[in-house]
Amino acid sequence: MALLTEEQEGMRKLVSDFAQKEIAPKAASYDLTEKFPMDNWVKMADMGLAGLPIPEKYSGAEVDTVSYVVAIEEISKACAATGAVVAIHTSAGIMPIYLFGTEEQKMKYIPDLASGKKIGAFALTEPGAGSDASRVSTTAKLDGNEYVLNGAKCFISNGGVAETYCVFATVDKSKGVKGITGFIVENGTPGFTIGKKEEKMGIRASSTTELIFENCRIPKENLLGKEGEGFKIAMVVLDSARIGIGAQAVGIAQAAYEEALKYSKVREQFGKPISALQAVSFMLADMAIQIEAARHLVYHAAALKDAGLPFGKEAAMAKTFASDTAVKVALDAIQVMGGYGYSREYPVERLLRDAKITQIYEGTNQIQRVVIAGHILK
Ligand code: COS
Repeated sequence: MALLTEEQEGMRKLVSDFAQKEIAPKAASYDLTEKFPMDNWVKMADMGLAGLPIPEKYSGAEVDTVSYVVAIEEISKACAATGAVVAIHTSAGIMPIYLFGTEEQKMKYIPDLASGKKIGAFALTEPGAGSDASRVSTTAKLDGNEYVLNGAKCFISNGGVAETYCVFATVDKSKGVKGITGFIVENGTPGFTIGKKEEKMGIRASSTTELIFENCRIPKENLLGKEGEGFKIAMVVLDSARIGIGAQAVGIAQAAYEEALKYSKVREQFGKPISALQAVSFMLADMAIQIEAARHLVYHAAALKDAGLPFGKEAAMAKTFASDTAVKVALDAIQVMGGYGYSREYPVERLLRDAKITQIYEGTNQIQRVVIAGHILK
């Protein structure tokens, strides 16, 4: 366990007690039904967990990044889908507005988001622009006092349930990345519809949808930053959002490890608990090593951010290592538990399915290596 301040440990205890009591018991049924965990959301909002790192001025809890990632870890340990909802809402839904919005935009949008009255989303990915985010082809044309958006986004987390979307579109395709521009789009704006909802392998209760823009007119005041700044906004936001995904992965890994540990102490074979067999105890030891290392990388990236130091490289490292750890630990937990681990009766098969997305979203682990190499070689 990492050395945390009293305040950060307090956050862990508060969120862990709440998440184990209120969220964990429903995780299996949410996975099965794929129903959005709105009751979890409402309870988290009541507890002030919807805007943890956001200043109190905008109805947030104004805690440091380390406390925020500890909370994401604990929520994800109880239910990874719920962890995804809150991490993406906070790090990618609110942050673009908080970091790059005007004071008017912040006062208009953030209090409802940070208090959890509304959910936020981040819409960058398109069918033809995934890892190569610079290929955004949704267009935004200024017409009088409005921008007119046309195009489609895909794999948008919180799609359909979010009311406020940070959308990236190009104002001039010939300018490449320098044409990409950020906008705030409210759900219900004419010309903006929610498309297909994805049926997913894991984090099934979270909502992942297409977004469709057909002559969607939004007021000029909803421009985020300046025209052409959108790619940089998206990259800056993703740099820190990746710490949250690392925390989600640590939470999933910890949950899988604890299940395997518990099982190994009660399951008897060859006349003793399987934890007494070196083949099993060494697997448990390896899980513990990897989780501890992943947690330290995640907290370190968060601490760098809190200290106002560069953290992009460390965030990419943390996300990569923690997500690989989550997949490995969940797989090994299944192995320790044998047929029971493979069965839906125990949560570890779900944890493996939930873990997989952490190697993919907010930048695949291959893209994280591009980012890390860029830092190392610059
Ligand atoms: N912070 C600030 N600016 C950044 C930045 C960062 N982290 N990363 C890139 N930029 C800037 C660059 O400085 C450059 O600006 P200048 O030309 O003014 O110097 C501009 O953005 C373009 O950068 P670059 O040439 O590196 O962009 P690429 O098209 O090569 O893309 C990667 C870089 C691959 C890293 C980017 O496309 C990426 O992160 N892709 C993954 C997208 C992703 O995570 N999607 C998930 C969506 S949310 S589920």
